[in-house]
Amino acid sequence: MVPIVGKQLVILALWLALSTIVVVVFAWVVSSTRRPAPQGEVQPGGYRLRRLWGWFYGTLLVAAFLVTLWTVPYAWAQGSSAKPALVVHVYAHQFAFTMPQKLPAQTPIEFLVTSLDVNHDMGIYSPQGVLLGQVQAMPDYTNVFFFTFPAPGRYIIRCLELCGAGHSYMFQPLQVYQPASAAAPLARGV
Ligand SMILES: [Cu+2]
Repeated sequence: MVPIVGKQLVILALWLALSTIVVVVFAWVVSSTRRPAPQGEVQPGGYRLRRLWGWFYGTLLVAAFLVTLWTVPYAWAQGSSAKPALVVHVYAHQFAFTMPQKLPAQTPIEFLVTSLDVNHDMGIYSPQGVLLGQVQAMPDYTNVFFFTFPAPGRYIIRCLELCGAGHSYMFQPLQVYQPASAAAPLARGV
């Protein structure tokens, strides 16, 4: 697996390449407007190009739909249909999360997420720093969020919605442990 830093460099390189292309195209469009062409000459070509473009994207869209249809719902999201083994209440507030600090791995968990003050967002980050899932934490409303921690480790819960001056400090480590038995995760006294 490519390390996160490597992935970020690849994304940065792609972004720079695409940005360069966009800048070059804009520069070309700007320079081409200095040589105006009669509408009657360019219109048929423009319409032809537009039709081709429409067919190209239409075909791409249908193909992408057909190819990806078979993978929905994604395997990692199918926990939502599994009966949760554990219900966990999460209360977000400025600037912390009130919730258990230890949870079992490989156990379908139903998170009931709300906020005690303003809007927050609960983001679950893996020990490698990858965002695995997120859900809004809203005042006077409880969002239901199904999640299964794939493996033990030190996860981090971060707020992903700007909620005030202390927002960037709003995170909490979460120890995810291997349950003694996958069939009886509650035996560890969670
Ligand atoms: Cu926040």
